[in-house]
Amino acid sequence: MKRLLSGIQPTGKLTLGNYIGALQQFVKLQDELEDTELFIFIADLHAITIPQNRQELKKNIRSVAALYVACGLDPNKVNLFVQSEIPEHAQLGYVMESTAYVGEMERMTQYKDKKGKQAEGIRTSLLTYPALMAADILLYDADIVPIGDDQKQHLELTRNLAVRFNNAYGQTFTVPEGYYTKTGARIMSLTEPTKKMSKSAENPKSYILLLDDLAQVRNKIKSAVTDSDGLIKYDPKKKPGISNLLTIYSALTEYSIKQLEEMYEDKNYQVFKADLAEIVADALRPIQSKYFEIMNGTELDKILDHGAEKARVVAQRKLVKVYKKLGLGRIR
Ligand code: ATP
Ligand code: LTN
Repeated sequence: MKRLLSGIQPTGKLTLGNYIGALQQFVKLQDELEDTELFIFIADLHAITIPQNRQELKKNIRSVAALYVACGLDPNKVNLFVQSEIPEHAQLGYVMESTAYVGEMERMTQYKDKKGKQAEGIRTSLLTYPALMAADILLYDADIVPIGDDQKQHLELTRNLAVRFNNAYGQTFTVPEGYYTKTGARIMSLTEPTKKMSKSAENPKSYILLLDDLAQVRNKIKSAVTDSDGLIKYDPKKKPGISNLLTIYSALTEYSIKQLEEMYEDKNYQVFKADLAEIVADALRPIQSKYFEIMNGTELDKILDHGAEKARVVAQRKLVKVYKKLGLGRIR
């Protein structure tokens, strides 16, 4: 049986970009993949590489987990859990720090970017973050890791660390494969369509949050930036705005972009945007109602407890094996 694993940070709120680029893909995978055990976790330990407010973090952990379930992740098919509830992540993280070289960590572009944005008080864990991510993956012998391309370098490092450890101590870890969602699924900002839709952007009109009020959602779509030639054609270079809207439309329906171009050949942007506004609202409505139902119920704790139990068995067994190979403690 194969294993699929992925993590998401409980920072901020999830956008339509996160949904189309990640959550919707997970839901598809859970239904398509046969003979595969799925583990998805909320990466709360990763969140504290930068300062967090404790109340907000607590709220976000629950909220992100509830959104996952609301978006269709089936707790009977997927083990959903919170990273910090499985101490083996941090423990194997330390072993990975003792496998990786400082130079490797310093070369990570995400580290360089984030470090550049912060003037002072850069936490050590921001540098060692990829070692924890490697541990997250290797602890479960994950075969498939769905990630965005921003995480590609971290996955490559994970593969190198797995091979390095295996060569030094004998076969221990499965070397994981990345699973990259199609570049077509990269959703761009509604106000600056050459940039990706990001929840950390300053202008709230640039993104759609999964929990945005639906009237607001419709307005954001209707006021999305497009060009002035009025043609509904996919051309991300010359017409990034309308191309992005076509991508969203196609991702939320059964229509291909080509079909959409034909359907809207004689229509103007206004008509297209009005239709898309309804499609996005229709997609979000059931997610929102399920979300509030979950947040107000007791089901979520059961789901996370169950996920943690499943994860714990795998993680504990693996860590014992690793400690043994390293000669740590008194385990024989
Ligand atoms: P930020 O917006 O603050 O940069 P983020 O939304 O990229 O953060 P992550 O936790 O890095 O947050 O993303 C979670 C997942 O969602 C990743 O797999 C990422 O590739 C995907 N994702 C994020 N934004 C988009 C987007 N605009 N289009 C498609 N996928 C996205
Ligand atoms: N670094 C990832 C989140 C993440 C992850 C993982 C993804 C942490 N551990 C393990 C896949 C596998 C991010 O910031 N998107």
